[in-house]
Amino acid sequence: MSQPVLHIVGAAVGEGASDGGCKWGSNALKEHGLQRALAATGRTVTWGETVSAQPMLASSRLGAIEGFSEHLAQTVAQVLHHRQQPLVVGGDHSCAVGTWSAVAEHLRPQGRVGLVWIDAHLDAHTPDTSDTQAPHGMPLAALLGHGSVGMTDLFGWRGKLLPSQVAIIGARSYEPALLNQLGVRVMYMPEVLERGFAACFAEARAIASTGTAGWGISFDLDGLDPRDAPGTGTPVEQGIRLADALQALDGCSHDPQFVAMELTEYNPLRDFGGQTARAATALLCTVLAPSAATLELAA
Ligand SMILES: [Mn+2]
Repeated sequence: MSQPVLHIVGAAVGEGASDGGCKWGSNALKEHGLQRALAATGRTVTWGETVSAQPMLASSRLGAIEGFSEHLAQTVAQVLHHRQQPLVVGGDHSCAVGTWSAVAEHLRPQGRVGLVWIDAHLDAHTPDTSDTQAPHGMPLAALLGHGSVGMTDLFGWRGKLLPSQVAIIGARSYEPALLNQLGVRVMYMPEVLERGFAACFAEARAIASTGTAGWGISFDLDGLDPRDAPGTGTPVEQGIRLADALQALDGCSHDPQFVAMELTEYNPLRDFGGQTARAATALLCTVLAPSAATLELAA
């Protein structure tokens, strides 16, 4: 079976973060040649519209992210409607609300979407618990049904993700109690170092793909070690090494249950020399490259 067309949606949002540099991330990766690199793997790739947050049209930062989430969700829903595979390129991580709400809505007649969330942070704050009030710290809580209605209730329902079908890898911040209460599996960095990223990812993939109608990956580049990816919104020392990630993520999209991919928090303003752009491009090519079997069929 051949893979669907890969359709890239740029998420030009930095308003969700304290440092807004990620707003320029998707355009910078476009200029870096992301589409060309993905096409060179043998996938058919199109780059659609870029959805931009419009802070001037909103009365608050949260309001801007809510409006942006709605617009991004409608855009991703269209991609799925056309039976293409969405790749959302951020942008700060608040874009996850739009991306995965659309995937959840699309799969709803068949079941749930499961998610592997790779990140230095838990992104599970709500407006009630966040000191910074930065919406990019809230998307996972919103997808689990907690937070502002404009982020939780897209498409008129909440609880886009079930706690038992989400796993986080690479966390090294310990803020919110919400994920503990909900029983979400969190693999903190000490566990990743002890067991190895490959074993952790295999477990996370099983959590996201068992009993669900499909699964995907939301990859926050700050999950990587800053030695490999310095150009992120919020770098944190001692993360996942790029080589380990490349090895473990290889060929994920060959799974027919793999529905969508998201890459977030690329900050070109901190990416001197383009090291992080190269890391992001390599990661996406590794996940999304077609299988050898598909290439043979196409030949
Ligand atoms: Mn994040």
